[in-house]
Amino acid sequence: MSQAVVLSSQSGAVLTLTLNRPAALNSFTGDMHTALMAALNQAATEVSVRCVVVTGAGRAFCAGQDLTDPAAAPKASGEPTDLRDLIDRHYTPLLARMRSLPVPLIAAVNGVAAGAGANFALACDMVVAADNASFIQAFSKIGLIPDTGGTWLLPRLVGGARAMGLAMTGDKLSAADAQRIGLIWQCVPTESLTTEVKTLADKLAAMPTAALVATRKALHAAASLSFDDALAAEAELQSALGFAHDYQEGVAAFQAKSAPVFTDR
Ligand code: T3D
Repeated sequence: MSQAVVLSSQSGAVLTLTLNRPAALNSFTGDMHTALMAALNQAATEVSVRCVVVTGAGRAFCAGQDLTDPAAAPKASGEPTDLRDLIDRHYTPLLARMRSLPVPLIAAVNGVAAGAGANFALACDMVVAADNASFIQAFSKIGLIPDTGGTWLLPRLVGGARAMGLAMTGDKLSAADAQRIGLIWQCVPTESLTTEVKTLADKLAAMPTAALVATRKALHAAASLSFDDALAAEAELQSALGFAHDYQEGVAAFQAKSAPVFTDR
C-alpha cells in the first residue's frame, strides 16, 4: 500500500501535517498539493484544532516544486511549459488557504527548504528551524522568479537589499543566519526542534485564537496601508474582538488572578 503524501496527527489542540515524499525531499506534486489543501481545509473546520504545524519527513522540509512532475517540467519535445496553470491551480489557492486559516500556522523546518518550499515555510505565521536546516531561493538557478509569495514576503521580512540578494544569487542561507537577519522566528538545536515547536504550538493553541488570527490579518493589511488607514483597520478589528467571549474571559481571568480558558475561533 502506498504511503500518504501528507501525514496528519493531532495531539491535544495541535494538528501536525507532515509532507511525506522524503525520497524527493518532499517536493510538491499535484497529489501533495491536493492532500495538503484537504488537510488544511479539514483543520479550518475542526474546532478541536487550535494550531497547525507543518513539517517534512526525512532530512528535508520541502524542495519546492517537483521538477520531474510532467505538469511543471519542460517537455522533451521542446514545447513550452505553461506554469501559469500550476500556479493558479495549486500555489495561489494554497497561499490563500494559509493566509485565511482560522488558527495559527507554524512551520517546523527540519531540513532544507528550497524554492516554493522555502516560501511555503515563510508564509506560515511563525517559522522555527533546526540548526541544520537552510533556506534557498532556488528559483533563479532554473530561470524563474521567487513565487509562492516570495516577492511579497522577502522584502517585508528582511528588507529590499537582502531580498534582492537572496533572490538573485539563490545562495543557501543557514537557519542561524535566517534568524539573525529576521527571516524566521527562531533557529533551535536540531535535536530540540520537535520539543521546541510543541511548546510553542501548545502555547499558541491555549491563547485567544481569534485575536491571534486578527493579529495576522492586521499585520498583513498594514503592509499596504497608510498609517491612518492602519489605525482605522486596527480599530475595526479591535472593536469586533471587544464584543467577543475571549476578551471578557481574558480580563476576568486577569482580575481573578486565574488562568483564562479561551474558546473563540
Ligand atoms: O512549476 C511551477 O509552477 C513553477 C513554480 C516553481 C516553484 C519552485 O519551487 S521552483 C524551485 C524548485 N526547486 C528547486 O529548484 C530545488 C531543487 N533541488 C535542489 O536544489 C537540491 O536538491 C537541494 C539544494 C534542495 C538539496 O540538495 P541535496 O544535495 O541535499 O539533495 P539532492 O541529492 O539534490 O536531492 C535528493 C533527491 O531529491 C534527489 O533524487 P535522487 O537523485 O536521490 O533520486 C533529487 O533529484 C531529489 N529532488 C530534490 N529536489 C527536487 C527533487 N526531485 C524533484 N524535484 C525537486 N525540486
